[in-house]
Amino acid sequence: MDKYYELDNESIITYIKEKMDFFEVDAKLESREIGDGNLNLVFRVSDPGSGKSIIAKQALPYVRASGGDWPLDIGRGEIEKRILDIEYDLTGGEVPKVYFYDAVMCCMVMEDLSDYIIMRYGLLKYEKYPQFPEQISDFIVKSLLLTSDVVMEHKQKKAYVKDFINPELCEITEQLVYTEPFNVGARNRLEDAIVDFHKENIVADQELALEVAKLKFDFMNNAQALLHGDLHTGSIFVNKESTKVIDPEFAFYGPIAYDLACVFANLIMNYISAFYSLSDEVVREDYCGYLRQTITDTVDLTKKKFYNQWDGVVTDEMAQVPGFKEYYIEDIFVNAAGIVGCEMVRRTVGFAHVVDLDNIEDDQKRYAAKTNNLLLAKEYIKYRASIVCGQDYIEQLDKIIK
Ligand code: SR1
Ligand code: MG
Repeated sequence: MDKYYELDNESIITYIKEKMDFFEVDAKLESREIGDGNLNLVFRVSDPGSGKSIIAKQALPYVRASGGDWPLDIGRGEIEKRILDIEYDLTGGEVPKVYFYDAVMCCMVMEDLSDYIIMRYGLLKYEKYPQFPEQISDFIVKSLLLTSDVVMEHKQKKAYVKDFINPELCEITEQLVYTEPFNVGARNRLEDAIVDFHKENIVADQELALEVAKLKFDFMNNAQALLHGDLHTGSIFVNKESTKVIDPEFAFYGPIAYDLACVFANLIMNYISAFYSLSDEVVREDYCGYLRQTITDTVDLTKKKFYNQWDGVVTDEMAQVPGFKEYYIEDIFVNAAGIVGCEMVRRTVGFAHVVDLDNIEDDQKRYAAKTNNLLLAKEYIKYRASIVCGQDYIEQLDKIIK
């Protein structure tokens, strides 16, 4: 078959048998479509006899979450395959191993991480992941610092910039993160109760709009490193021992701060979710305490590793001038706080929400969680120059979430 068609639970089995010899020829394969993201089909194909399984991910020519009327370039699968290979090598396997990519079917077949859980869902079950800050900071610093101009040979880096031009997916972020949530209408999705609050506190705030505009144009113009581009807790698989990053289809050369911010913001929104959802005070104290420590450690370990690894890997002569390291790294953290705020706003009023907030059952508590999430986000955006370590995030959090 040399023409693209949409796979389903039946055709994926024939497809996998044709394309790879991972399973025994007579294996009775089973498939389950497990994709819960906004864009793609994801199948888990398994052989109950041998216990072996793989994941197949097919890019759809439209945004799945839109029901089909929002067309999207299926070439993004190729970008995702390439960056997964690069990240696998740079991080020593902190992403799944890709077995093959089929450019006609835009289908990637990779290692099944069946003993892991999507972090967002693990956190919503109030699970704890003690290795996460150490491991995600490792992924962030290796995948970003090592693909930046301070380390890479500059012509090679520019070739990467060209290869990873990803205009349609970048446009989604430019619109859904940096534009629409700060305005009325477009593809925003707001529950009725917060429509006025959004208008009064977000849309009407022109100082806020100016800061978001600065961050937006930094996103579009600062080709600093090869980003994952969508590093929220739904793009991270975890268990108690290990962390694996998935889904880098939004990859492109952009500001390092963007990847950090997606991680930080989604941990913060999970904190807000736990704070308003857990009614038993002892349980709430315990779990929110764990999340506070996780947020602090993730921010601080990431910064520490940027500093610690810099001298050993930097190659550019001028990047070694005393003071440049501090200038470069501190700037990343200032911008990260601003983007944290943008991510928090867009996950509350934009097209793509997080279940962490949407699933708070009690109406009053959900309203408090969402409106306070918006107020906290504003602080992170406006006062980002002074939010540069873990404790700074927590201090802002404690002023509003109480
Ligand atoms: C139309 S895509 C909406 C969102 O889903 C992805 O996971 C990205 O976060 C994107 O912004
Ligand atoms: Mg995704």
